[in-house]
Amino acid sequence: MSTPDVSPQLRLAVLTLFPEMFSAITQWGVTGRAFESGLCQLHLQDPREEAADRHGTVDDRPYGGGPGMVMQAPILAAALAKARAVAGENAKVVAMSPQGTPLDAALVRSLASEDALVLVAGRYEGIDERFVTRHVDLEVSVGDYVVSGGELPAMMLIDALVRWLPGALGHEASAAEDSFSEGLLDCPHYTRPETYEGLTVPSVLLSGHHGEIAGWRRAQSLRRTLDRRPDLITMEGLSEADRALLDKWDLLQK
Ligand code: 9D3
Repeated sequence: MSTPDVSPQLRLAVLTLFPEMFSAITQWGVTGRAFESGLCQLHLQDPREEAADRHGTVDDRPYGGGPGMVMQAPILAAALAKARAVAGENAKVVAMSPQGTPLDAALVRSLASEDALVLVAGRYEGIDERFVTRHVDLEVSVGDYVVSGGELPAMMLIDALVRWLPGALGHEASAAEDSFSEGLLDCPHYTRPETYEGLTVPSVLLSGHHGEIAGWRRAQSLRRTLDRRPDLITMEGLSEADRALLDKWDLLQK
C-alpha cells in the first residue's frame, strides 16, 4: 500500500522453500501493519534459486541411509549469502529446529533487541549439520511436538518479535504488560451481556473501583498460574502482598 516512513528497527530474512506462506504474517493484523509501515523489514530467500540443476534440487539422500531427504549445505550457504546482503552482513542466524532451545519470552526479548536476523526454515528430515556448524548461531524450537517444517515456527517467532518493536502495538497496549512478560497467566475477561447462560460478571468488575479491580485481576492471574502452570510460580515464591491479595479474594486455599 504505502512506502516505509521510518528506517526499520529490525531487518529479518527467512530462508524458505515456501515464501508464499509468509503472507500469513505480512498481510494481516499487528504484524501486517509493522511490515507495511516499515517498522520491520522482511526478505524472503528461496534456496531453490541456488539449485544447480534444472529440476531445482536442494536436497539429497542422507549419508548412512534412513528415511527422508536432507537439505544440502552449499545450497543453504548460497541462499544465506544473498539473505545477508539484504538483512545485513552481521545478522544473527537462527535455525528453526525441533532440536533447538525452546522459545520463551526471555529469548523473544533478547532476539527482538538485534538489528538483523536471518531465520532458516527447514523442510524434509532436516538440514546438513555442517551448515549448522559453520553458519548457524542459535537453534530454536517452538515446543516438544512435530510440525511439518520450519515455516510456521519461524512465523510464530517473527510475530512474537514484532510485538516488542516500539510502535508495533499502538499506544493502547505494550508488550511488557502482556501475559508471560510478567511471568503470569492472564486474568479472565468479560464483556456484554451481563448475564450469559445464567453466568454473571464478577461484581467487582461492575463496581468502578479501579484499585479493587486491579487487585482482583492480579489475584485471578496468580490463582490461575498456581493451578495451571506450577512450573512458573509457587506459593512459597510469592510476596506477602500477593498472598494477601489471594486471601482477600478468597483464593488462598484451593
Ligand atoms: C524423525 C525425527 N524428526 C525430528 C523430531 C524429524 C523431523 C520432524 C519435523 C524433522 C523436521 C521436522 C520439521 N520441524 C521443524 O522444522 C521445526 C519444529 C518442530 O517440528 N517442532 C517444534 N519446533 C520446530 S522449529 C522447526
